[in-house]
Amino acid sequence: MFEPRYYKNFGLEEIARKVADGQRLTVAEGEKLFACPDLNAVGSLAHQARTRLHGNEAYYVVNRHINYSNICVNGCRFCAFSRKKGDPLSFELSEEEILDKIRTNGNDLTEIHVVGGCHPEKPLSFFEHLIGKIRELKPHAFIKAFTAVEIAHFAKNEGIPVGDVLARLKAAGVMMMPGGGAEVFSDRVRKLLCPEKLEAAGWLDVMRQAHAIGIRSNATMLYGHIETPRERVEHMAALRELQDRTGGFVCFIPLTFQPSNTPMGKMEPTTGVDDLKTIAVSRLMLDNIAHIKAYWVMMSVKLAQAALYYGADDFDGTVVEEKIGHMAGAESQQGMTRREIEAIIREAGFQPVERDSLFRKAGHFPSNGDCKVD
Ligand code: V47
Ligand code: SF4
Repeated sequence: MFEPRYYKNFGLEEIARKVADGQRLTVAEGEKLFACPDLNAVGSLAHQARTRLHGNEAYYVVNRHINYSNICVNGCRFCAFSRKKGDPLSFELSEEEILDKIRTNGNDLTEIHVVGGCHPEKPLSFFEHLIGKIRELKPHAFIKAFTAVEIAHFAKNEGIPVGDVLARLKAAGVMMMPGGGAEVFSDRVRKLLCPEKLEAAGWLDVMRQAHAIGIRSNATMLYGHIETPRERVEHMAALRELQDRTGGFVCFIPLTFQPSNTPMGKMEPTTGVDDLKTIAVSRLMLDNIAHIKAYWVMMSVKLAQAALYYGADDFDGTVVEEKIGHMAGAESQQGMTRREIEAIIREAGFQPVERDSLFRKAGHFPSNGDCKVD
């Protein structure tokens, strides 16, 4: 936090006052923060909000990602991961292959993150069985599986309501949902980049229904392509509004767009300043979402470390194997060890705290937690 007159230089004095008083920022104020030329003016405000919530703790999780298949009926223009069925680069893992990946990962895994493309044929029963088997194999791990886009796709394929899909997957062992597939809620952007995908209102409605039956979730925003700063802030405001109603979002994850090997491959990647400012504005706008993740896979380990001073309090986790960002040119390593993550957090001046998917600290990992019902 700088002297009040410092913020006045950028017309941020009212925002600085609101942040100090813990008051909610408007969409126009969020835009003003993006427009501020001084990264540290914005970052210092976000750090103030982050420190009030989390002191000098920075979280991480011992997790593993599993992509069961990259076959997808959609053709999002920002995606380098998906393939059509029959493409030589398509893959789909059998249940046994997925379980083998989990078996080879040691005993201390506390989160298993399972997602894939919208597969044209795989029945819901395949996923119910798979989740049941994962649960048998790792009864103490959190199973965080299927984006809102996959859930809506299962419902369409099976001809049943979204609520039934969620209830069946919850019964099978899904404890939480990842935040992927949100992209940017702007209809303008979605028409241009992912017209076949579940629309913004649909994504929010799947999450509303999930939260209502006690499946908590994360939320993401894919930024750094054709969206405007206002569209980013409106995306955050839509999440904030739903969070006021359900309380079900655990963590927000700004996903840095990786352009390589996508139809948008000629686009320049985001700058470090934009990445840090996006983390900072997220922290400031999302006053009702407790955690902001610096996802090292997409934003690089070095920048994720710095992001802990710009509003982020979570470093994600060990990950082990990652395809979605790496197929699109992410240059980060595949996975990190617990020791590496702790060293990076400590070196930044923070206290590393191992957490589970709901951000309970090691030694206090619970099972599923219910959230407010709409
Ligand atoms: O759903 C697709 C996005 C998501 C690209 O909830 C891209 O804990 C960048 O959602 N460049 C998958 N992003 C990643 C994701 C995630 C990751 C870590 C933790 C959690 C969580 C969620 O990545 C996709 C899509 O929105 N994506 N293509 C790309 N070229
Ligand atoms: Fe399919 Fe997801 Fe890639 Fe879109 S981002 S093409 S829905 S895998």
